[in-house]
Amino acid sequence: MCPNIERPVNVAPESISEFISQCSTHTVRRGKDMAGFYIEEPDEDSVIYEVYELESSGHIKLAVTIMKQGKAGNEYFMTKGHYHEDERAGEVYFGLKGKGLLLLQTKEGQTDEMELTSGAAASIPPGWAHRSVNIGEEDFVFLAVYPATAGHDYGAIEKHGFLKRVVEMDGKPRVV
Ligand code: S6P
Ligand code: ZN
Repeated sequence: MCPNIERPVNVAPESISEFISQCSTHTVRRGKDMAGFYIEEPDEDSVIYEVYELESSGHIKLAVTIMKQGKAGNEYFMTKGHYHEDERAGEVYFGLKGKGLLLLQTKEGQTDEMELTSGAAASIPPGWAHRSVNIGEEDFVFLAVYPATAGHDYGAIEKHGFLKRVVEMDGKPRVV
């Protein structure tokens, strides 16, 4: 449980371990937790990504995601991806380490993608599903800031997947 009085927290590339050592929810996604997400299933026990969420009684939540570098077949390691349950909830990602690609799509079939590297931010408007992909040579780490009421809706993605995938072709990431 969190203490009653929350403390301010600094999140920087060099202080990630400090952030994750604070009052947090810790989720580990391994290959076996991602059945059906990749065309070729990843190794069951391999850690794909970890999420550390800072509990808060306020309106804003913070979470750090640490994505491992690796591939399942020719697909780069990625998160499950989700819509927010609250359709009015947007989100901002801040790149802390490594290099990622953010895949975005709406229920109407619009798609977008953007790179996220250390020191950059990306805005996810309300109504856009979002999935992160590690396309770099090391861990990809980012901070997510979102309304505490956002919630995760994984159902549509679990059923239909994302319209685009990120695969390695000729040694480089390609969105297909
Ligand atoms: C929460 C935010 C992130 C993700 C995390 C894991 O709104 O977008 O903290 O939860 O990157 O992704 P996913 O799709 O497995 O929740
Ligand atoms: Zn989100």
